[in-house]
Amino acid sequence: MQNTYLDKQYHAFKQRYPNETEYLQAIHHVLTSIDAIMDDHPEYEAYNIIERLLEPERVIGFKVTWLDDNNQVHVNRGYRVQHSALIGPYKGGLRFHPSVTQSVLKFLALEQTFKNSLTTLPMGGGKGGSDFDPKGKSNREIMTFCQAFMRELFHHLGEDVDVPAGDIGVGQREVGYLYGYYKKLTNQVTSSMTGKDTAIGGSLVRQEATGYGLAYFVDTALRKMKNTSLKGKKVLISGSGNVAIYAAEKVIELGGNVIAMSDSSGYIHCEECVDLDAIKTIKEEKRERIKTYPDYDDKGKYHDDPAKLWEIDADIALPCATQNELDATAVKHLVDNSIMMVAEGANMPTTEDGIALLRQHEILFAPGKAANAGGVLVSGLEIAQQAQFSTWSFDTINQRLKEGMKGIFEAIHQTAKEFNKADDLQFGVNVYSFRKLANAMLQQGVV
Ligand code: NDP
Ligand code: 2IT
Repeated sequence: MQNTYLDKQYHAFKQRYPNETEYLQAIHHVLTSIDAIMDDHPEYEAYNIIERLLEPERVIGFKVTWLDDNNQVHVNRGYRVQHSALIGPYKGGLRFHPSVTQSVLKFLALEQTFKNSLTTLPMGGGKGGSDFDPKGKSNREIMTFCQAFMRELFHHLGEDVDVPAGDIGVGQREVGYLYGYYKKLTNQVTSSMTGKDTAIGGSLVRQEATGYGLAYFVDTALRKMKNTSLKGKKVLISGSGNVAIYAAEKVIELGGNVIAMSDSSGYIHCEECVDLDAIKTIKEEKRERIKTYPDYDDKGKYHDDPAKLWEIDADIALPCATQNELDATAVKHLVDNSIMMVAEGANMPTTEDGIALLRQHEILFAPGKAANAGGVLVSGLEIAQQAQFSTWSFDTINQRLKEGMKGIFEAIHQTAKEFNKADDLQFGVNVYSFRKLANAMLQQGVV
């Protein structure tokens, strides 16, 4: 970083949180991009915008005690990071995964704040979750845990305060249990959670929204920047959860061929295109491992080691599993296979040296903050419908999602162009969001 104020701030964050590597990584992304605009904005330093914007407003931590089916007592850690309410109530998902730490949630909450500012909807940013491992738990244990988690979290939620949704390990089933218990505790029916099934006040298209939005973003970027489209492209998708499945569905609808998908144990490779109905049956209905795929489609081959998915020759790579899954070694394989584009369905799935390598080889890179914003965008529409006491049609919402993703692409591409960095969407997204949030902060005084 050239700017001394930024440099000083980065080192102060590093000293304050030496072990929070994911959080520091997310901070570093922002600071390296906005370095280019600091000299034109002395007010950012004068009002100490960096420290105020990157530090979360509130970090809530609590103990979650619950009983398993054998009456064994377990304790997990629960958190909610309320990063910023500058432009609306805190908004962002809940993650249940053993790898959850305060650092992971602080990075996710920071990125959520930047992402939400792109949607044009009045939403701040937050993220929460627990180091609870849902794998191998019975339905009843999942419900028991969700209720124990909400028993603490409900104090901090509300449609005008903080509105969680799903993320890794938290899908419609978990949102249902969390929301049901929230209502029981508060005796209020409000849009205090999104990602609900339509049967209990959720929105059509929310389940599909992140994946569909990612495919819309990719198709738009290919058209505007590469004079091509998803049609006929070979696509690699990591993960086989909510984001991955609906990204695959829309990629296929738009004429692409999804040739590989994975979970944390391994991946499947199909020469032509995966059978998405089989993936849905395995993952959504049966909650099984992707290893069982060949039982449904003998054209698909299963291999251990999910990281090897990136060695397959393809045109487009969509990391849709988790943070830092796409490292420099994986990117090297993509580069060797002349990949055309990498777009992040997951949050921060590409490591910093992975991104550097992509840039070095001039490969189009779409950062998650923009490319996966479709989920939270439709969460915003879920809040709007519930507040309006009405429901909108699938087509209406899908159209708004499509237009929203195009709008996000235009906004960040335009910002990148403004600085003669037209091909750098990472720069575009960070500068666009930062300017919007800094402006919101300046207007609201020192609070
Ligand atoms: P799911 O829980 O539905 O699916 C997660 C998928 O990623 C599974 O296939 C899982 O495999 C794999 N995975 C998770 N953790 C790891 C890991 N440590 N190593 C390897 N594979 C892993 O989550 P989502 O699809 O909702 O979320 C995926 C990503 O997208 C996350 O980064 C999330 O933050 C991001 N995202 C989600 C949004 C949403 O609306 N849900 C919106 C925007 C971004 P396994 O089953 O073996 O664990
Ligand atoms: O990372 C994300 O954007 C999400 N997990 C969805 C957040 C939301 O509030 O819908």
